[in-house]
Amino acid sequence: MKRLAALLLVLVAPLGAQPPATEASIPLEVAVPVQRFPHDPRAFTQGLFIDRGELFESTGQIGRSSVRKVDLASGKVLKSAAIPPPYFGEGAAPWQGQVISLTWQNGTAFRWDRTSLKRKGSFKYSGEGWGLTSNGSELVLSDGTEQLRFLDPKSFKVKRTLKVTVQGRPLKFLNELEWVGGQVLANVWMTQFAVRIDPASGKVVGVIDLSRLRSEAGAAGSDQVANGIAYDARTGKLYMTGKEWPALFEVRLDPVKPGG
Ligand SMILES: [Ca+2]
Repeated sequence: MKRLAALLLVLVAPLGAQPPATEASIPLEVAVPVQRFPHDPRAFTQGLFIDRGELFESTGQIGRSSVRKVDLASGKVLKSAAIPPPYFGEGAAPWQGQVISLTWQNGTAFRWDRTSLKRKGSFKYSGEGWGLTSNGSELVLSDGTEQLRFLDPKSFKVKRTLKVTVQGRPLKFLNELEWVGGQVLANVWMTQFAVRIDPASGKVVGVIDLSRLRSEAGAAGSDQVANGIAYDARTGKLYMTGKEWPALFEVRLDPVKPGG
């Protein structure tokens, strides 16, 4: 239990918040590598997903931003579309034969054809864009705050917003997202943790320790944080990577017993 309290403290520490209550009932899991794949160490990963068995990634940094289709086994970039300056690429998600990608502070999202990666259009939105995922009928967007926006994929209009909390405290810096089995998994920026979010209540219902992945990837730089979660609903396999990591992992999530 001490360990979980410490982890939650790390999660909320960037907020300057008080330590959370120690009576934590939030289950903790650790992400364990099952298989290691090569990953482009120049990819500043902002979005990761699998659509119809194909791996897609979006990357950030001005002048290095892209949307790409990647061969999982070799890490080879099969097709890539540049997101040109001044745009800073952020998260991406599939939507009906398209890829929709965000930009950080440019207030612009792009639509791409999933096969050709040709740009098909754009949307405007307010605030920042960080992570994006799809639940089949809506897009879910994170923007660096504790808020998630549920969007109409056709119009990009906000249908509802959700405040994410850990034991009643807002959890900011929600980054890359993935819809997995009725929950939203989210990397938490500048931490070695991801969280499971109940999309109805906004409550964090699980914490996932990613530190072993980062250390096995050999990612040591302060910006080289875990970011990138992809779930293949057809195989039930979960994949994770990070910014400029030379590795992408298929992972298993092992429960950590309280006090363990
Ligand atoms: Ca994702």
